[in-house]
Amino acid sequence: MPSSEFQLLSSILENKGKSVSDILSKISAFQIAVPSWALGAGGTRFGRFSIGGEPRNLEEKLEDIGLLAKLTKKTDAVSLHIPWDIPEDVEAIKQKAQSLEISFDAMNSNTFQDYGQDLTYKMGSLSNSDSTIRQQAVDHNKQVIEIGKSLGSKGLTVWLADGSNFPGQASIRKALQWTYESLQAIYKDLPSDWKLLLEYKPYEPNFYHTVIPDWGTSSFLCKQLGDQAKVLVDLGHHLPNTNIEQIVATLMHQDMLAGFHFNDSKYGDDDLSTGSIKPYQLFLIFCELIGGAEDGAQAWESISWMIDASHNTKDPLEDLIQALEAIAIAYAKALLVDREKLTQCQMSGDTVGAQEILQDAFLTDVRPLVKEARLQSGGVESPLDYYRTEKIREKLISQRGKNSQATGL
Ligand code: PSV
Ligand code: MN
Ligand code: MN
Repeated sequence: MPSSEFQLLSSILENKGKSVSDILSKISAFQIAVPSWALGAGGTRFGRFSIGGEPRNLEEKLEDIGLLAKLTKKTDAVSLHIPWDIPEDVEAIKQKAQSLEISFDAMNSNTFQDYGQDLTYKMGSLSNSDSTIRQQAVDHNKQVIEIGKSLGSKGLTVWLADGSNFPGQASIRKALQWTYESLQAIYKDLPSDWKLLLEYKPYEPNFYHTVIPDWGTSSFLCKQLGDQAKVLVDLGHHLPNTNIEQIVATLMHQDMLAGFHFNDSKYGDDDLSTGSIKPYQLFLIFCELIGGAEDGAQAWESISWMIDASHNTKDPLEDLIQALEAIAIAYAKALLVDREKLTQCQMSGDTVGAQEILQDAFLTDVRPLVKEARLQSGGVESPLDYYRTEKIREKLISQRGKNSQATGL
């Protein structure tokens, strides 16, 4: 029996001409991949405090995501990071994932750390002035594609830490050119049904210049590479007050949006829980996404949805439950926008009217819709309450130990 809150909201929305069943099926269909590195307590450069019961291997990471999937019905995929997640037995991992109804989203390469490879990435990877180091980084990405192929993934995400810390340290143009050539070599090995998702970030760990600092640089590299390369927007990878919804709209206008790394940000790449700082911005981003797809600029299905966050003080599974809920809420609110009336306001220069339409959708409490969609899909009423009353973390600690640590950032 649907809740009275849901029934009341349904009748309000139906009176406004909205199809509640259409909204529910859109919310249910929307699935967000979870990154393997978000399942342990996150590290900062000052320390890492294990939450206990963290997954000790890839199987256990999949089990955690399987649990999130079962409770929330908002995720059905994992995004792996190599070499942290190299499967020892590919068939066993595939079977495990299948039994949990989890698929493999985009694979992430790692050329921002040294982990026993021959040559150091201290001075960069795909952009390194030494061609043998560039080749090593290219080969690593090719290996990631091979692992991804064996698991059934369809994407490679490249995030580079490359750049320089001081003026004069690097040739900005040469670093860019070498990066392009390295990416070209990787792109040649990309299967025809794969996507290359190229992430940008303005600063950190390099503080003077980053080789791919913004969506413009990422997008012209992708254009040069070919149709399968598109721009990945990580919500934390912008300077303060950047208009991210405009970036999303612009990329969609060019069919250049690969997908998202959802998180939230107060200052920079804070990797805070999605929706915890700027929920209105997230709503506006979804408004652009829905608008871009409806106008035929870029197909909704061509966009990848992932979380990228990592925490020091929260139980990571509770955090992911909150993030998945916040994303669903922002999406549901954006689905309520009266797009026809909004267009009329835009055409007639009615600024006040346009704002009223957005606010009317944003200020609607859509939680009964999100809950009803989850229940209809077989999830639980309140994933967070369930997690706590069933004492899941305590159970994980008794199975995996108090000091287990997942690989991650
Ligand atoms: C580093 O900034 C980062 O947070 C990027 O956003 C990547 O997507 C992620 O790490 C995993 O490599
Ligand atoms: Mn990211
Ligand atoms: Mn980041």
